Amino acid sequence: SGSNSESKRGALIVLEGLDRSGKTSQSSKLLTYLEGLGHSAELWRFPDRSTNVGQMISMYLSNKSQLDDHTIHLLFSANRWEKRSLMETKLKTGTTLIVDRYSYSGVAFSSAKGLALEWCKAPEIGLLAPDLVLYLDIQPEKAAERGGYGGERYEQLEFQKKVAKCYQVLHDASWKIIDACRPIEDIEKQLQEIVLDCVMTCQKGKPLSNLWS
Ligand code: T5A
Ligand code: NA
Repeated sequence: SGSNSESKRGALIVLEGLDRSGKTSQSSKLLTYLEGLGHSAELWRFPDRSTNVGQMISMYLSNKSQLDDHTIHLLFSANRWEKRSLMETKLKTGTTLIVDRYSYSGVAFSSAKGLALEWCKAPEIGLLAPDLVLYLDIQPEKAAERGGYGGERYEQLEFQKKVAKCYQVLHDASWKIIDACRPIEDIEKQLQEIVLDCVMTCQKGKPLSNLWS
């Protein structure tokens, strides 16, 4: 059945890491790579600022609005839920999704503020589980040196140190820890190998599953 093209599904590949770890740079390189090999692939990102919920998140991140910590947490989660069914359709019809941030960002950033870990995870339960999480690992001090923080709400060294600690308790078997301090091209090559392997495994019929199990 794995050779039947109708049964081939796309892979759900997530990039995670601190602000300035290189997620957006590497996501777009991966898309170019997969498309070059003839794979159907799309680049997604969370927050998706194009929706009504995403607009509220964007206002909050740029300090144009204030929200209770629980409220903004649930909005980030809602922003993923509003894309869940489209995500499933894309994957089941053979499109691989490269996703720039996902539920791990949601939990790491909110728990870094002091919200309970289990409370943060609860609204993410039932979203699609990634086939692969590429964690771009960088020391907060090094990330802060890159191009300077742009002034969004969470772009502060002391807070990023807390986020790094919160990410550490989230990793599971789907994670690959990538040394993100190396040259862009070296990281790019390493990610290509890992991603191609994942895409092949999903094409062979690896089932989709839900967070958090
Ligand atoms: N958030 C997000 C939550 O709190 N809850 C949630 O549920 C979600 C989804 C959104 C913010 O919201 C938080 C997390 C965030 O604080 P965003 O829109 O994803 O933020 O953030 P951006 O500002 O767009 O992106 P980041 O700051 O995270 O940066 P990236 O994408 O990790 O890094 P990138 O690729 O833009 O690179 C940054 C700079 O470093 C250079 C690049 O050229 C660029 O100048 N660079 C390198 N330099 C040297 N060596 C390398 N290997 C390099 N790779 C990149
Ligand atoms: Na980014």
